[in-house]
Amino acid sequence: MSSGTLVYPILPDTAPAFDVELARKDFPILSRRMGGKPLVYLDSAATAQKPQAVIDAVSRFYAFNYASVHRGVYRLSEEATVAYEGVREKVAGFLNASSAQEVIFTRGTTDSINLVAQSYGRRFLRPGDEILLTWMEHHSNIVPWQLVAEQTGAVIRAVPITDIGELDLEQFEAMLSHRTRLVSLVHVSNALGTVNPVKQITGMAHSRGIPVVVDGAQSAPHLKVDVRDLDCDFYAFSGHKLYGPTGVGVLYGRASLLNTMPPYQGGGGMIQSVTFEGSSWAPPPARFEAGTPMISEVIGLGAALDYVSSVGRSAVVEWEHQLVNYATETLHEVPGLKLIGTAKDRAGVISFILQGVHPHDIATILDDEGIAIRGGHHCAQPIMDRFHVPGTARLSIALYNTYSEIDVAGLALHRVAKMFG
Ligand code: C6P
Repeated sequence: MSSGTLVYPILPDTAPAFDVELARKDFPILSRRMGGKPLVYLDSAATAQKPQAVIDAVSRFYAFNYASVHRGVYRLSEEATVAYEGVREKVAGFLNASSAQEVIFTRGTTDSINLVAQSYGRRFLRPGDEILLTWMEHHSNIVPWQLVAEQTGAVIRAVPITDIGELDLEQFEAMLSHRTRLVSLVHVSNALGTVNPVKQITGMAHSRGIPVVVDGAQSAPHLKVDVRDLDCDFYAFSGHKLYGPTGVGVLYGRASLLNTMPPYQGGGGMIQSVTFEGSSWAPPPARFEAGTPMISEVIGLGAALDYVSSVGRSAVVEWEHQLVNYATETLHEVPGLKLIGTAKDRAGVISFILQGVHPHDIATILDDEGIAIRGGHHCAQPIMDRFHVPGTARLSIALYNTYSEIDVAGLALHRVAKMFG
Protein backbone atom coordinates (compact mmCIF):
# COMPACT_ATOMS: atom_id res chain seq x y z
CA MET A 1 0.00 0.00 0.00
CA SER A 2 1.26 3.49 -0.79
CA SER A 3 2.25 5.94 1.91
CA GLY A 4 -0.96 7.83 1.16
CA THR A 5 0.52 10.83 -0.62
CA LEU A 6 -2.04 13.60 -0.93
CA VAL A 7 -2.96 14.09 -4.54
CA TYR A 8 -5.55 16.76 -3.98
CA PRO A 9 -4.84 18.77 -0.82
CA ILE A 10 -7.62 18.98 1.76
CA LEU A 11 -8.78 22.57 1.66
CA PRO A 12 -9.10 24.35 5.00
CA ASP A 13 -12.61 25.16 6.15
CA THR A 14 -12.15 28.91 5.77
CA ALA A 15 -14.49 29.73 2.92
CA PRO A 16 -16.24 33.11 3.18
CA ALA A 17 -19.98 33.45 3.82
CA PHE A 18 -22.01 30.96 1.84
CA ASP A 19 -23.53 32.22 -1.42
CA VAL A 20 -26.24 29.77 -2.45
CA GLU A 21 -26.79 31.31 -5.90
CA LEU A 22 -23.11 30.91 -6.65
CA ALA A 23 -23.15 27.31 -5.36
CA ARG A 24 -26.19 26.46 -7.49
CA LYS A 25 -24.19 27.29 -10.61
CA ASP A 26 -21.90 24.38 -9.70
CA PHE A 27 -24.75 21.87 -10.23
CA PRO A 28 -25.66 21.61 -13.93
CA ILE A 29 -28.83 19.61 -13.28
CA LEU A 30 -30.37 22.50 -11.35
CA SER A 31 -30.84 24.39 -14.61
CA ARG A 32 -33.21 21.68 -15.88
CA ARG A 33 -36.90 22.24 -16.26
CA MET A 34 -39.43 19.50 -15.53
CA GLY A 35 -42.56 19.78 -17.67
CA GLY A 36 -41.78 23.44 -18.26
CA LYS A 37 -41.24 24.25 -14.56
CA PRO A 38 -37.85 24.83 -12.92
CA LEU A 39 -36.65 21.70 -11.15
CA VAL A 40 -37.00 22.03 -7.37
CA TYR A 41 -34.97 19.12 -6.05
CA LEU A 42 -35.95 18.32 -2.47
CA ASP A 43 -34.94 14.66 -2.31
CA SER A 44 -31.27 14.88 -1.36
CA ALA A 45 -31.71 12.45 1.53
CA ALA A 46 -32.27 9.81 -1.15
CA THR A 47 -29.29 11.01 -3.16
CA ALA A 48 -27.63 14.38 -3.68
CA GLN A 49 -27.00 16.03 -7.04
CA LYS A 50 -23.44 16.30 -8.35
CA PRO A 51 -21.35 19.43 -8.83
CA GLN A 52 -19.44 19.86 -12.09
CA ALA A 53 -16.18 19.40 -10.17
CA VAL A 54 -17.14 15.81 -9.32
CA ILE A 55 -18.40 15.05 -12.82
CA ASP A 56 -15.16 16.47 -14.26
CA ALA A 57 -12.91 14.60 -11.82
CA VAL A 58 -14.46 11.25 -12.72
CA SER A 59 -14.43 11.92 -16.43
CA ARG A 60 -10.84 13.30 -16.34
CA PHE A 61 -9.73 10.21 -14.42
CA TYR A 62 -11.29 7.89 -17.00
CA ALA A 63 -9.92 9.96 -19.88
CA PHE A 64 -6.32 10.40 -18.75
CA ASN A 65 -5.45 8.58 -15.51
CA TYR A 66 -7.35 5.32 -15.49
CA ALA A 67 -5.61 2.07 -14.48
CA SER A 68 -6.05 -0.53 -11.76
CA VAL A 69 -4.70 0.18 -8.29
CA HIS A 70 -2.29 -1.81 -6.08
CA ARG A 71 -1.62 -4.21 -8.98
CA GLY A 72 0.64 -2.57 -11.55
CA VAL A 73 4.31 -1.62 -11.53
CA TYR A 74 3.90 0.74 -14.47
CA ARG A 75 3.56 4.47 -13.94
CA LEU A 76 -0.11 4.80 -14.86
CA SER A 77 -1.09 2.23 -12.23
CA GLU A 78 1.19 3.81 -9.66
CA GLU A 79 -0.40 7.20 -10.34
CA ALA A 80 -3.88 5.72 -9.96
CA THR A 81 -2.84 4.04 -6.70
CA VAL A 82 -1.47 7.29 -5.31
CA ALA A 83 -4.69 9.10 -6.26
CA TYR A 84 -6.87 6.34 -4.73
CA GLU A 85 -4.87 6.25 -1.48
CA GLY A 86 -4.86 10.05 -1.45
CA VAL A 87 -8.63 9.95 -1.13
CA ARG A 88 -8.29 7.61 1.84
CA GLU A 89 -6.15 10.30 3.52
CA LYS A 90 -8.73 12.89 2.57
CA VAL A 91 -11.58 10.86 4.12
CA ALA A 92 -9.52 10.42 7.29
CA GLY A 93 -9.17 14.23 7.42
CA PHE A 94 -12.89 14.70 6.73
CA LEU A 95 -13.84 12.42 9.65
CA ASN A 96 -10.88 13.40 11.85
CA ALA A 97 -9.86 9.73 12.07
CA SER A 98 -6.50 9.01 13.70
CA SER A 99 -5.17 7.40 10.55
CA ALA A 100 -6.06 6.58 6.94
CA GLN A 101 -5.68 2.90 7.88
CA GLU A 102 -8.99 3.28 9.73
CA VAL A 103 -10.80 4.13 6.47
CA ILE A 104 -12.25 1.25 4.43
CA PHE A 105 -13.81 1.90 1.05
CA THR A 106 -17.14 0.12 0.59
CA ARG A 107 -20.07 0.42 -1.80
CA GLY A 108 -22.01 2.60 0.64
CA THR A 109 -23.58 2.74 4.09
CA THR A 110 -25.47 -0.52 3.58
CA ASP A 111 -22.30 -2.31 2.57
CA SER A 112 -20.38 -0.79 5.50
CA ILE A 113 -22.90 -1.97 8.10
CA ASN A 114 -23.04 -5.44 6.55
CA LEU A 115 -19.25 -5.53 6.81
CA VAL A 116 -19.34 -4.83 10.55
CA ALA A 117 -22.16 -7.34 11.06
CA GLN A 118 -20.53 -10.13 9.08
CA SER A 119 -16.99 -9.57 10.29
CA TYR A 120 -17.15 -8.18 13.83
CA GLY A 121 -20.60 -9.61 14.59
CA ARG A 122 -19.96 -13.11 13.35
CA ARG A 123 -16.61 -13.28 15.14
CA PHE A 124 -17.71 -11.92 18.52
CA LEU A 125 -21.45 -12.52 19.00
CA ARG A 126 -22.63 -15.58 20.95
CA PRO A 127 -26.11 -17.04 21.62
CA GLY A 128 -28.08 -14.73 23.92
CA ASP A 129 -25.85 -11.69 23.33
CA GLU A 130 -27.80 -8.53 22.68
CA ILE A 131 -27.46 -6.07 19.82
CA LEU A 132 -29.07 -2.77 20.77
CA LEU A 133 -30.69 -0.75 17.97
CA THR A 134 -33.29 2.02 18.06
CA TRP A 135 -36.80 2.36 16.70
CA MET A 136 -35.67 4.99 14.21
CA GLU A 137 -33.25 2.81 12.23
CA HIS A 138 -33.17 2.53 8.46
CA HIS A 139 -33.56 -1.06 7.25
CA SER A 140 -29.82 -0.99 6.47
CA ASN A 141 -29.20 -0.86 10.20
CA ILE A 142 -31.73 -3.57 11.07
CA VAL A 143 -31.59 -6.33 8.48
CA PRO A 144 -27.79 -6.92 8.56
CA TRP A 145 -28.12 -7.45 12.33
CA GLN A 146 -31.05 -9.82 11.86
CA LEU A 147 -28.92 -11.86 9.47
CA VAL A 148 -26.04 -12.07 11.94
CA ALA A 149 -28.43 -12.73 14.82
CA GLU A 150 -29.74 -15.74 12.92
CA GLN A 151 -26.18 -16.93 12.32
CA THR A 152 -24.95 -16.49 15.91
CA GLY A 153 -28.00 -16.81 18.15
CA ALA A 154 -27.70 -13.18 19.24
CA VAL A 155 -30.84 -11.19 20.01
CA ILE A 156 -31.93 -7.77 18.74
CA ARG A 157 -33.47 -5.18 21.04
CA ALA A 158 -34.70 -1.74 20.04
CA VAL A 159 -34.69 1.42 22.16
CA PRO A 160 -38.03 3.27 22.01
CA ILE A 161 -38.40 6.88 20.94
CA THR A 162 -40.61 9.66 22.27
CA ASP A 163 -43.67 11.17 20.60
CA ILE A 164 -41.61 14.01 19.13
CA GLY A 165 -39.13 11.54 17.63
CA GLU A 166 -36.27 11.73 20.09
CA LEU A 167 -34.44 8.72 21.45
CA ASP A 168 -35.55 7.85 24.98
CA LEU A 169 -32.19 8.11 26.68
CA GLU A 170 -33.41 6.79 30.02
CA GLN A 171 -34.70 3.69 28.27
CA PHE A 172 -31.47 3.46 26.34
CA GLU A 173 -29.44 3.38 29.52
CA ALA A 174 -31.86 0.94 31.16
CA MET A 175 -31.61 -1.43 28.18
CA LEU A 176 -27.80 -1.61 28.32
CA SER A 177 -27.31 -4.89 30.14
CA HIS A 178 -24.53 -7.33 30.88
CA ARG A 179 -25.68 -9.14 27.72
CA THR A 180 -25.34 -6.11 25.41
CA ARG A 181 -22.40 -6.66 23.08
CA LEU A 182 -22.99 -3.93 20.51
CA VAL A 183 -24.97 -0.72 20.04
CA SER A 184 -25.76 0.38 16.49
CA LEU A 185 -27.72 3.56 15.83
CA VAL A 186 -28.42 6.22 13.29
CA HIS A 187 -26.80 9.64 13.73
CA VAL A 188 -29.47 11.56 11.78
CA SER A 189 -32.78 9.81 11.05
CA ASN A 190 -33.71 9.80 7.35
CA ALA A 191 -37.39 9.56 8.25
CA LEU A 192 -37.59 12.18 11.04
CA GLY A 193 -34.47 14.33 10.75
CA THR A 194 -33.70 13.73 14.44
CA VAL A 195 -30.04 14.22 15.37
CA ASN A 196 -29.13 11.67 18.01
CA PRO A 197 -26.72 12.61 20.84
CA VAL A 198 -24.09 10.13 19.70
CA LYS A 199 -21.36 11.41 22.01
CA GLN A 200 -23.56 10.92 25.07
CA ILE A 201 -24.51 7.46 23.82
CA THR A 202 -20.94 6.33 23.20
CA GLY A 203 -20.12 7.57 26.72
CA MET A 204 -22.86 5.41 28.25
CA ALA A 205 -21.99 2.36 26.13
CA HIS A 206 -18.25 2.61 26.63
CA SER A 207 -18.59 2.87 30.40
CA ARG A 208 -19.86 -0.72 30.10
CA GLY A 209 -17.26 -1.73 27.50
CA ILE A 210 -19.76 -1.87 24.62
CA PRO A 211 -18.69 -0.72 21.14
CA VAL A 212 -20.92 1.62 19.13
CA VAL A 213 -21.63 1.57 15.38
CA VAL A 214 -22.96 4.82 13.87
CA ASP A 215 -25.02 4.96 10.67
CA GLY A 216 -23.83 8.29 9.29
CA ALA A 217 -25.67 8.15 5.94
CA GLN A 218 -27.59 11.33 6.77
CA SER A 219 -25.08 13.00 9.09
CA ALA A 220 -21.97 13.06 6.90
CA PRO A 221 -23.69 15.39 4.39
CA HIS A 222 -25.26 17.71 6.98
CA LEU A 223 -23.07 17.88 10.10
CA LYS A 224 -19.41 18.36 10.87
CA VAL A 225 -18.50 14.82 11.85
CA ASP A 226 -15.54 14.11 14.09
CA VAL A 227 -15.29 10.40 14.86
CA ARG A 228 -12.74 10.98 17.61
CA ASP A 229 -14.94 13.53 19.33
CA LEU A 230 -18.01 11.30 18.92
CA ASP A 231 -15.80 8.49 20.19
CA CYS A 232 -17.66 5.95 18.04
CA ASP A 233 -16.07 2.64 17.11
CA PHE A 234 -17.49 2.42 13.59
CA TYR A 235 -19.01 5.11 11.37
CA ALA A 236 -20.60 4.41 7.97
CA PHE A 237 -21.54 6.79 5.16
CA SER A 238 -22.39 6.83 1.44
CA GLY A 239 -20.60 8.94 -1.18
CA HIS A 240 -23.72 9.59 -3.26
CA LYS A 241 -25.51 11.47 -0.48
CA LEU A 242 -22.46 13.72 -0.13
CA TYR A 243 -22.35 15.01 -3.74
CA GLY A 244 -20.13 12.09 -4.81
CA PRO A 245 -20.75 9.14 -7.14
CA THR A 246 -22.97 6.15 -6.41
CA GLY A 247 -21.33 2.82 -5.63
CA VAL A 248 -18.83 4.14 -3.11
CA GLY A 249 -18.96 4.66 0.63
CA VAL A 250 -16.85 4.44 3.72
CA LEU A 251 -16.56 2.44 6.88
CA TYR A 252 -14.46 4.12 9.53
CA GLY A 253 -13.34 1.61 12.15
CA ARG A 254 -11.25 2.09 15.28
CA ALA A 255 -7.87 0.50 14.48
CA SER A 256 -7.81 -1.61 17.65
CA LEU A 257 -11.10 -3.26 16.60
CA LEU A 258 -10.36 -3.58 12.87
CA ASN A 259 -7.17 -5.44 13.74
CA THR A 260 -9.19 -8.13 15.56
CA MET A 261 -11.70 -8.63 12.74
CA PRO A 262 -11.57 -11.37 10.11
CA PRO A 263 -12.28 -10.62 6.44
CA TYR A 264 -15.89 -11.12 5.38
CA GLN A 265 -15.17 -11.44 1.68
CA GLY A 266 -12.23 -13.20 0.07
CA GLY A 267 -10.45 -12.38 -3.16
CA GLY A 268 -7.58 -10.46 -4.66
CA GLY A 269 -5.97 -7.60 -2.80
CA MET A 270 -6.93 -8.67 0.75
CA ILE A 271 -4.35 -11.40 1.38
CA GLN A 272 -0.78 -11.70 2.54
CA SER A 273 -0.27 -15.17 1.05
CA VAL A 274 -2.42 -17.92 -0.46
CA THR A 275 -1.82 -21.66 -0.70
CA PHE A 276 -4.32 -24.48 -1.14
CA GLU A 277 -3.79 -25.30 2.54
CA GLY A 278 -4.83 -21.85 3.68
CA SER A 279 -4.38 -18.10 3.36
CA SER A 280 -3.30 -15.23 5.56
CA TRP A 281 -4.75 -11.75 5.53
CA ALA A 282 -3.39 -8.33 4.74
CA PRO A 283 -3.73 -5.80 7.57
CA PRO A 284 -6.72 -3.40 7.51
CA PRO A 285 -7.96 -1.63 5.47
CA ALA A 286 -6.84 -3.90 2.56
CA ARG A 287 -8.18 -6.94 4.50
CA PHE A 288 -11.70 -5.63 3.89
CA GLU A 289 -11.33 -4.53 0.27
CA ALA A 290 -11.38 -7.78 -1.72
CA GLY A 291 -11.30 -7.52 -5.50
CA THR A 292 -10.68 -4.61 -7.84
CA PRO A 293 -12.20 -1.66 -6.00
CA MET A 294 -14.48 1.12 -7.33
CA ILE A 295 -11.50 3.21 -8.39
CA SER A 296 -13.11 6.06 -10.31
CA GLU A 297 -15.91 6.32 -7.73
CA VAL A 298 -13.32 6.77 -4.99
CA ILE A 299 -11.69 9.51 -7.09
CA GLY A 300 -15.12 11.13 -7.44
CA LEU A 301 -15.64 10.91 -3.69
CA GLY A 302 -12.36 12.72 -3.17
CA ALA A 303 -13.51 15.50 -5.50
CA ALA A 304 -16.81 15.71 -3.59
CA LEU A 305 -14.99 16.16 -0.28
CA ASP A 306 -12.85 18.88 -1.87
CA TYR A 307 -15.99 20.53 -3.17
CA VAL A 308 -17.65 20.59 0.26
CA SER A 309 -14.45 21.97 1.82
CA SER A 310 -14.18 24.67 -0.84
CA VAL A 311 -17.75 25.80 -0.17
CA GLY A 312 -17.07 25.66 3.59
CA ARG A 313 -18.43 22.88 5.75
CA SER A 314 -19.45 25.12 8.64
CA ALA A 315 -21.22 27.51 6.28
CA VAL A 316 -23.14 24.61 4.71
CA VAL A 317 -24.20 23.26 8.12
CA GLU A 318 -25.45 26.71 9.13
CA TRP A 319 -27.26 27.33 5.82
CA GLU A 320 -29.03 23.99 5.96
CA HIS A 321 -29.99 24.55 9.59
CA GLN A 322 -31.73 27.79 8.58
CA LEU A 323 -33.47 26.04 5.68
CA VAL A 324 -34.80 23.25 7.90
CA ASN A 325 -36.18 25.81 10.36
CA TYR A 326 -37.73 27.82 7.56
CA ALA A 327 -39.27 24.73 5.95
CA THR A 328 -40.69 23.65 9.30
CA GLU A 329 -42.38 27.04 9.76
CA THR A 330 -43.61 27.08 6.16
CA LEU A 331 -45.13 23.62 6.36
CA HIS A 332 -46.77 24.44 9.70
CA GLU A 333 -49.01 26.87 7.83
CA VAL A 334 -50.47 24.18 5.54
CA PRO A 335 -53.98 23.18 6.71
CA GLY A 336 -54.22 19.53 7.77
CA LEU A 337 -50.46 19.01 7.64
CA LYS A 338 -48.82 17.21 10.54
CA LEU A 339 -45.09 17.03 10.97
CA ILE A 340 -43.76 13.59 11.88
CA GLY A 341 -40.65 14.16 13.97
CA THR A 342 -40.30 17.46 15.77
CA ALA A 343 -37.16 16.76 17.78
CA LYS A 344 -35.29 19.78 19.12
CA ASP A 345 -32.19 18.92 17.14
CA ARG A 346 -32.93 18.09 13.48
CA ALA A 347 -31.04 18.12 10.21
CA GLY A 348 -31.71 17.67 6.52
CA VAL A 349 -35.22 16.25 6.61
CA ILE A 350 -38.82 17.41 7.14
CA SER A 351 -41.32 14.54 7.23
CA PHE A 352 -45.08 15.03 7.24
CA ILE A 353 -48.50 13.67 6.52
CA LEU A 354 -51.43 15.54 5.04
CA GLN A 355 -54.88 14.55 6.24
CA GLY A 356 -56.70 12.40 3.70
CA VAL A 357 -53.88 12.30 1.14
CA HIS A 358 -51.54 9.36 0.58
CA PRO A 359 -47.85 10.39 0.65
CA HIS A 360 -47.37 8.93 -2.84
CA ASP A 361 -50.16 11.18 -4.15
CA ILE A 362 -48.53 14.22 -2.54
CA ALA A 363 -45.22 13.37 -4.24
CA THR A 364 -46.93 12.76 -7.60
CA ILE A 365 -48.89 16.02 -7.51
CA LEU A 366 -45.76 17.98 -6.56
CA ASP A 367 -43.90 16.33 -9.41
CA ASP A 368 -46.37 17.97 -11.81
CA GLU A 369 -44.99 21.27 -10.51
CA GLY A 370 -41.36 20.26 -11.04
CA ILE A 371 -40.86 19.52 -7.33
CA ALA A 372 -39.06 16.27 -6.44
CA ILE A 373 -39.88 14.96 -2.97
CA ARG A 374 -40.14 11.43 -1.63
CA GLY A 375 -43.25 9.71 -0.31
CA GLY A 376 -43.33 6.31 1.37
CA HIS A 377 -41.83 4.49 4.31
CA HIS A 378 -38.27 5.63 3.51
CA CYS A 379 -36.92 2.12 4.23
CA ALA A 380 -37.72 2.73 7.89
CA GLN A 381 -40.90 0.74 8.46
CA PRO A 382 -40.58 0.38 12.25
CA ILE A 383 -40.64 4.15 12.73
CA MET A 384 -43.71 4.38 10.49
CA ASP A 385 -45.37 1.76 12.71
CA ARG A 386 -44.33 3.77 15.77
CA PHE A 387 -46.23 6.79 14.43
CA HIS A 388 -49.11 4.64 13.09
CA VAL A 389 -48.68 5.86 9.52
CA PRO A 390 -48.04 3.79 6.37
CA GLY A 391 -45.59 6.40 5.17
CA THR A 392 -44.83 10.10 5.11
CA ALA A 393 -44.05 12.72 2.52
CA ARG A 394 -40.52 13.96 2.95
CA LEU A 395 -38.81 17.10 1.90
CA SER A 396 -35.05 16.83 2.24
CA ILE A 397 -32.53 19.53 1.60
CA ALA A 398 -28.94 20.05 0.55
CA LEU A 399 -26.60 23.00 0.28
CA TYR A 400 -28.09 24.07 -3.09
CA ASN A 401 -31.65 24.57 -1.85
CA THR A 402 -33.10 28.02 -1.30
CA TYR A 403 -35.80 29.77 0.69
CA SER A 404 -37.75 30.41 -2.50
CA GLU A 405 -37.75 26.67 -3.32
CA ILE A 406 -39.25 26.01 0.10
CA ASP A 407 -41.87 28.67 -0.69
CA VAL A 408 -42.67 26.93 -4.00
CA ALA A 409 -43.09 23.60 -2.19
CA GLY A 410 -45.18 25.28 0.54
CA LEU A 411 -47.55 26.84 -2.02
CA ALA A 412 -47.89 23.51 -3.84
CA LEU A 413 -48.78 21.81 -0.56
CA HIS A 414 -51.40 24.47 0.15
CA ARG A 415 -52.94 23.59 -3.22
CA VAL A 416 -52.86 19.86 -2.41
CA ALA A 417 -54.51 20.53 0.95
CA LYS A 418 -57.24 22.55 -0.79
CA MET A 419 -57.73 19.86 -3.45
CA PHE A 420 -58.37 17.19 -0.83
CA GLY A 421 -59.73 19.41 1.95
N1 C6P B 1 -31.70 6.33 2.72
C1 C6P B 1 -33.50 7.65 1.77
O1 C6P B 1 -34.17 8.09 0.83
P1 C6P B 1 -27.22 3.44 0.96
O2 C6P B 1 -28.44 3.02 0.20
O3 C6P B 1 -26.37 2.26 1.36
O4 C6P B 1 -26.47 4.54 0.31
O5 C6P B 1 -27.78 4.10 2.31
C2 C6P B 1 -28.63 3.38 3.14
C3 C6P B 1 -29.10 4.24 4.27
C4 C6P B 1 -28.69 3.93 5.55
N2 C6P B 1 -29.03 4.70 6.59
C5 C6P B 1 -29.78 5.80 6.45
C6 C6P B 1 -30.10 6.63 7.64
C7 C6P B 1 -30.24 6.16 5.18
O6 C6P B 1 -30.97 7.24 5.04
C8 C6P B 1 -29.91 5.35 4.06
C9 C6P B 1 -30.47 5.64 2.70
C10 C6P B 1 -32.33 6.75 1.47
O7 C6P B 1 -33.73 7.95 2.94
C11 C6P B 1 -32.73 5.59 0.61
S1 C6P B 1 -33.89 4.53 1.40
